[in-house]
Amino acid sequence: MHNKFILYCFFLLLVAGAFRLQAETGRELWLPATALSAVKVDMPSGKSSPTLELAKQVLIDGWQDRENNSIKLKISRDKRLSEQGYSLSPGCITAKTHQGLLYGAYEYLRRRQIGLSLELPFSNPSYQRRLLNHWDNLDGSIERGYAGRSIFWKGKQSMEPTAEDRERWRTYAAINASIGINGAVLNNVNAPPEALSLPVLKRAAAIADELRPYGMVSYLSINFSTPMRLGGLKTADPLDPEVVDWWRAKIREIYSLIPDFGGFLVKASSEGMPGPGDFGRSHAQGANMLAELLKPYHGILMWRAFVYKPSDNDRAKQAYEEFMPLDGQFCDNVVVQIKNGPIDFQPREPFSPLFGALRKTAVLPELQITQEYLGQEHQLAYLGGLWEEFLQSDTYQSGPGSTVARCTDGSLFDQSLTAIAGVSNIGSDSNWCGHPFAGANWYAFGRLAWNNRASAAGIAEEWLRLTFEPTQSPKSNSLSDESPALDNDPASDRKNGNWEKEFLQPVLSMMLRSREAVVNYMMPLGLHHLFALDHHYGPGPWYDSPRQRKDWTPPYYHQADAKGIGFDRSSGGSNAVAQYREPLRSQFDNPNTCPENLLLWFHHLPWEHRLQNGNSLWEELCRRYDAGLQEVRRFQLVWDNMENRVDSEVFTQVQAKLRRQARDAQVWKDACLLYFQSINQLPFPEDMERPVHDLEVLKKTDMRYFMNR
Ligand code: BDP
Repeated sequence: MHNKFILYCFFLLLVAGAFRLQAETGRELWLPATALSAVKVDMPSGKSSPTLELAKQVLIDGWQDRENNSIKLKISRDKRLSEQGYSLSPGCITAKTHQGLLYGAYEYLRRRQIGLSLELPFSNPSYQRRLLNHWDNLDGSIERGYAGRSIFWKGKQSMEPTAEDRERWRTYAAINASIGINGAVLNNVNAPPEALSLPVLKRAAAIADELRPYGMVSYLSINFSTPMRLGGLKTADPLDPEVVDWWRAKIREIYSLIPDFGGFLVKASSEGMPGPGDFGRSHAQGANMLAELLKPYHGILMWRAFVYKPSDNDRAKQAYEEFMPLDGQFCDNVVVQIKNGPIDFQPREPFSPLFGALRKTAVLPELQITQEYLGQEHQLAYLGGLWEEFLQSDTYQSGPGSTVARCTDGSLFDQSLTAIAGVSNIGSDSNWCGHPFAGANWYAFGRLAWNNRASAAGIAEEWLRLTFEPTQSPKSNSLSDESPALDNDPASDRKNGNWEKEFLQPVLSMMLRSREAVVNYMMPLGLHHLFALDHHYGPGPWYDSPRQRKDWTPPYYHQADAKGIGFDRSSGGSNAVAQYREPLRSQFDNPNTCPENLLLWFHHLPWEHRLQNGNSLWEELCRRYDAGLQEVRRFQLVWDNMENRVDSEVFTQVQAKLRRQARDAQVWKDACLLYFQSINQLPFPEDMERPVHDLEVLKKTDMRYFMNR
């Protein structure tokens, strides 16, 4: 008896340990909680598939409804449903395809869990292809990755997938399927020729096998000169017959290994990557050669428009100048992939003028989920608002209301191929994304890719509820039903509504303000690219060197001198405004009508310039930098109240990260304001909190190490 009791206690400890681990690591993110009751799934007639079986299993594993214990999965030919869409009603999920049923199953559970109506007529995705781009290198490192190592690649010596690899790929695929992401580019856009070597292709095929049942298609980034460097040819000229034959054979090989391979992503003639320009050919000639070869297999070719040269020409104008003349020249399975802004994923940019301007070419917005320029894994920055602002920007290209969303999803222009991509923020870290709040950005990308008119605030609230709201069951085997009530019992909290008032509202507000806080303490009023050399985390507004490309130094972007600050892109300057359609062009061109949050993007203005609130430009700049810092300090206060409302490890982690964010916001404010002050010699506003750092010390410091203290 005694022994049995000890054994029983030991067993309880084990289970409890397993649960704690699960809860703390956050590996399952927003996936449905464990079932509370059994359900009978009424399957559609016709042939089954692994995807349909998964839809069934998802419902069984996550069923929360104790009153209703059956659900029907129905296939319908209803024209209002698109290939991957679904509709819901209580007790029934309807879709055209098994993939639609899988998405519907996740949505059904999600709505049940957060208490939304189970009546949802016709939810169709805005884009056919909703992709993650992984900047994962074959050696396992990740370019601009802040959450550990690659989950796909581990170096040459480890090409054979292990059971653990496969398990992780399946969890990854399930998380993506739960938010409708249906494809992944498995390797970095800065791809070496070896990305198409046989061992890599075999591993890619193994990944594709695990992803497929979840409706995810695999793609690869390629290097344009692969025929030379891997194939031993003398040229990679896209019009050379031998080159074309080489690619034809390579593509045949790929499809023999991955029959549903999605296609290639190409970074060409950009930042040192080879491209058709090296052989005197245009982007269209390069892209079309590959696209024609992919076509028989229904593959697509994603060709990036991220191109700029070290020249006197304003970097913000170059992609437009290079791609506009090619409009109409691309094959119909080519899609031009364009970053949201004309420079490079800055905390705030106007939309790239190519959106809406390229009308005879399919275009694909590229967003960055990984926070390369927004505090990386150290800072809380919810990006839903940044993307909403971008997608809802009016291009006016087809009259008022021609939002970027409508210009890219096929609703304004006849685009038979529609897609959106997000540069992934995931890695081998136990919570996938580094910062516990960075998961919200992965979630938000998926939700906006599904519905590009969704509200960022609504998505953040959903994520908070799915991630933190006390449910009746934890995410793994439950002890909680039997365990005694805690003093601060989250479940009873929920009943009396405290959770919403005391957790949801303040934390939601913190998330929604977080991106603007970053903009303010890093680069307010349209400033951009003030980063210290290359690491893209800390400030370096002074950084310049005769050895450095000018367009890789902050002074190129801020142009600060004794008289004023800002990049003059008005008609009197580089005239980048001319790439926008009226009335935007005139609006941006005039400092009095230009949105103030983009003022120094488009204008070089005197420090005394008056803003709408009556402040001088200098005073406003000071106030914004300070406001950003003060905001982060408020976030610290908000979070300190959450100690008993979230897992203790998550609490401590976020607390520590906010502490560092406040410290680093202070460095940003001090570095920028002291540096600009050294140029303009103007006093700080009397009541502004003073910098605490010394400019000369900051200038001499390597920010990478200084901020990592
Ligand atoms: C920049 C990154 C660089 C990428 C490049 C790209 O700093 O690492 O390779 O974009 O998108 O933001 O190709």
